[in-house]
Amino acid sequence: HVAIYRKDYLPPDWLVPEIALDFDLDPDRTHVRSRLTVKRNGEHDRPLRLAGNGLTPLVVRANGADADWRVGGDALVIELPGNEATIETEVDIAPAANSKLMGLYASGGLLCTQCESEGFRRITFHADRPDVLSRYRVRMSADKARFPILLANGNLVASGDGENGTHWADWEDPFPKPSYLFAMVAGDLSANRDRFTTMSGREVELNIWVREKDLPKTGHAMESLKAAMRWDEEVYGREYDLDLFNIVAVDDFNFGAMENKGLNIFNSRYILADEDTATDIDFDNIAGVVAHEYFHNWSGDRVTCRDWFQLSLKEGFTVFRDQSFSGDMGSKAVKRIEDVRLLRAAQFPEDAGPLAHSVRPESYIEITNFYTATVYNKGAELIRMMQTILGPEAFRKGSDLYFERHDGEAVTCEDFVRAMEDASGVDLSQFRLWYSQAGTPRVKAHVEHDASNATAILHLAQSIPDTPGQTGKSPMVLPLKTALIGADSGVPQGEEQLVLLTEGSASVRFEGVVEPPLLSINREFSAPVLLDVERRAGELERLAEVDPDPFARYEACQELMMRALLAGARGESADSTSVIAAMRGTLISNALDPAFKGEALSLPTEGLIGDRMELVDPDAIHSSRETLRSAIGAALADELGRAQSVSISGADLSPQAKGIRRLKSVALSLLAAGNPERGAALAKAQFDAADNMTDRQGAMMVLASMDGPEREAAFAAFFERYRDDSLVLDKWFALQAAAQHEDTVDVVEALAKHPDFTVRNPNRWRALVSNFAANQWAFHHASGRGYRFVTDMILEVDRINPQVAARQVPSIGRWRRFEPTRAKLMRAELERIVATPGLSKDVFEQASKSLA
Ligand code: DPP
Ligand code: ZN
Repeated sequence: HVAIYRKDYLPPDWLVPEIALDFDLDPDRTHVRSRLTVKRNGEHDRPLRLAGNGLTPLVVRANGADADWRVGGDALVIELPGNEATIETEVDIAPAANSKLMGLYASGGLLCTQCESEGFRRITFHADRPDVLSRYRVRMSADKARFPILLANGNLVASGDGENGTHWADWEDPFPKPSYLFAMVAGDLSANRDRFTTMSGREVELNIWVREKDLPKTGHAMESLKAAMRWDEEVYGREYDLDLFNIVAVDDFNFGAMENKGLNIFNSRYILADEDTATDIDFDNIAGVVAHEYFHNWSGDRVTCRDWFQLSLKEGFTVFRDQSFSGDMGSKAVKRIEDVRLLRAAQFPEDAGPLAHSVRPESYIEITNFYTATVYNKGAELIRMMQTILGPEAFRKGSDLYFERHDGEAVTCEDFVRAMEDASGVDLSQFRLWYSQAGTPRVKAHVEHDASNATAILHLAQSIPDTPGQTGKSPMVLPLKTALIGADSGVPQGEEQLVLLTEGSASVRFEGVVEPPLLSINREFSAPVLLDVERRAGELERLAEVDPDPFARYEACQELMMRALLAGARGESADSTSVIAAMRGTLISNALDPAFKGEALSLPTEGLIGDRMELVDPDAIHSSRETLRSAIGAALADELGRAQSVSISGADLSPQAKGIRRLKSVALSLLAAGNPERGAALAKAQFDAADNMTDRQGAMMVLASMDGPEREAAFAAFFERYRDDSLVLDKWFALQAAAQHEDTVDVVEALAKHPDFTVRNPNRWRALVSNFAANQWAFHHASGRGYRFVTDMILEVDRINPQVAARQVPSIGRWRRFEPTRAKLMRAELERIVATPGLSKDVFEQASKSLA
C-alpha cells in the first residue's frame, strides 16, 4: 500500500473537456459506453492514463479505430500520437454485487451512484481526479416498469420509449464538473415537488424523490432546502444556477449525503422525518445536512478542489456555512454549544491521537480515511477564525472575491486564504500555520489586577503539542475574545476585546478595571484551543452565575462540573455543593431559555472526562460521574421534577418547544440518578404518554440504563411498533448499545445475532457498533470483550465495505491513552487486525498508523 504525497502534485497530462456516457442499466449487468474528448495538457509525450477499479475493458478505441492500449496496474494506458483524440471504451459492471457502495450500486429497488472520492473509476475508465473538469451528456436506458424514474446531473433534454419494455432519458449538465460529482439514479420513486424563485427571478423546480410511502416524511427537508436557498442568497450572495434541483433518499449510503451537481443523493436518515419517528435532533440534523449539501453547489461544485489534500477547502468552508445557517434559524448560542461539543468529542481526541493530521494533510494511503473531524470541523473553525479576525464585512468581500476569481476552477486552500487577504488587506501569513500544523494548541492564562490604578494584565502563553511526524512547531495566531467581569457587581469592566496571541507568550493590559476581575476568555470558543486558566477560589462559580455571554456561562458551568468529576475520578473527595448551586441557579433562572438550560445541565461525557486525565480509567470515571449525577438528582429533585413534568405537543417544532423537550429529558435522567425507583416510574410514564419520538427516546435512554420490568416493556413495545421502519429500528439498536448498564456487552453481542441486524447496511451497522464503541464505560470493559466484539465487527464488515470498517478503527487505536491493562488488550486487537489476510488498504492504514 503506497502513500501519496501532497508535494508530488502535478497538473493532469490530459484534459477531458467533453464526456458522453451511455448506460444500459440492469442490477446484474449494466453495460457502460463512454466517449471522452481528450486534449494533451502542455508539452509532453506521455500516454493517456485512465483509472479503473474492478473494470475489464471490452472495447477501447481512439478516433474510431482500435487503439494502442494496455492495462498497467489499476490504469488503462493508451498511446496517442496527436494532441487531441476521441476515446471510446465499453465495460460491464454489476451494481447488485457492489457491496462497497462506491460507484454504481443497488439499494432497495434502486440503482444509484456514489463517486466521491474515487468511485467514478468503478463505473468507467477515467482520470478520476478532481482537477479534470468535463461537460457531461448521459443517456440512461432501463426497464420501464422496474425503473420508471431516470435521473442524472443537470437538465433532462429528451426521453422516450425503447424496445422490450425499456425507456431512456438524456441528461445534460451545462456546468463542467469533476468526476466525483457525477450522479445517476434509476428506480420507482415519487417526488415531493415544489418551486423556488431565485433572487434574480428565475424559477427552479425542486424535487425530493423517495418511495411513495415515505412522501409524508419529506416536508421538513423541503422547507429546509428552501430556507437554505434563501439564506445563501442573503448571506453570501449565491444564487442557484440550474432550472432543476433533485434530491434522492437512499437507505444504503456510506456518507450522510452527497452534493452531486443538481442531483444530491442522501442517506435517508437525513431526509425522512415526522414527529412520531424522528427526534428534534434528527430534525435539526436534517436541516443542517440539506443546507450543507445545497451550499456545496457553490463551495464545492462551482469552485472545487484541485486535489484531495485540499478537501477542507470545500468541507471546512461548507461546514462553517451550514453551522452559521443553523445558528440563524434557531438559537446562535445553543448551536455554538452543540458545535463545540462535537469538536471536543470528535476532533480533539483525533488531534491528540495516533491519526492526528493537519487540516490540509501531507499524505494518505486511502483518501476516504481523511473525511475526518479535523478536515471538516476543525476546518470550519479555521474559516470562523478568519471571519473573526477580518470582521464580517471584509470576510464577505473575501468570499465574493473567492467565488468570482475561481468560478469553474479546481483550487487550493491557499487560494481561499489569498482571496481573504486580497479582499481585506490583512496579512494572513502566520495564520496559514493552522492549515499545516496538527495538534490542539494549549493556552495558559492568568490575570493580575492592580486596584490602585484600575488596570489588569492578562498573561498568556501558548504551546503546540507534537503529533506523529510533526515536532517543534511555531506559535500560531490565536484570536481570543476576552472580557473582564467585575467579581462584585457582575458587570463587564469595559468592552469585550479580541486579543490576538501571535507569540509564544504575551501580556495584555486592560484599563478601567476597578473591581477584582473574573476572566471570561475564548468567548464563543473564538479559537479551537485547550485552556488552562489559573483561577481564584469561587471565580468559576461567579462566572457561571453572571457572565452575560451565554456560551461563556455554559463553559463556566461545564468547567465547574469537570473539576468535580476529575477530582472524583482521581479518588479525591469531590465537593458537589458548588456544582449543585450553579445548576440550581441555572434551572430557576427566568433569563435563560430551556434549550440553554438543557445544555448547561448536561454533564460532560465520560469520554470528555477521560480526555482530561493523564491515563483514562473508565471505571473510576463512570463511578465519579454517577456519584455526581445522583447527588444532583437528589438535591434538585423539586426543580428537576418541575422541568420534567412540562409537556408540549410533539407537533410543535419551534426552537422553544424543542428546548422544553430537551430540558425535560435531561431532567428525567438526573432525577433517575437521584432516585432510581421514582425515575423508572417517571420514565415509563413519559414513554407511555409521549406523542413524539424525542420524549419517547429520552425515556428509553433512561430505562435502558436501569433494571426492571419497565425497561423490558418499553423496548418490546418499541420494537413491535417500529419493526418495519428501518430508521427507527436503528434507534432501537443504538439505544441498547449506548446503555450505561453492566450487561451492555452481553446485549450487543446478542444484538449482533438479531435477525434484523445486518453488516450490509451502514446505518444499522453503525447503530450497533459505533454507538457501543462510543459508550466508554461499556466498550472499555476490563475483560476486553468490548474490544474483541468491535474488532470482530470491523473485520467482518471490511470484507464487504472497507470504508465503514476503517472509520471504526480509531476507537481501538487510542490505546496509549488508557491504563496499562486496557492498553495492552486494545493493542492486541490492533495487532490482530493488521495480521488479517486480505485486509483493505482503508483498514490497514488506520490500524498500522495506530500501532506505530
Ligand atoms: N457528501 C459528503 C459531504 O457533503 C462528502 N462531500 O460532506
Ligand atoms: Zn460536505
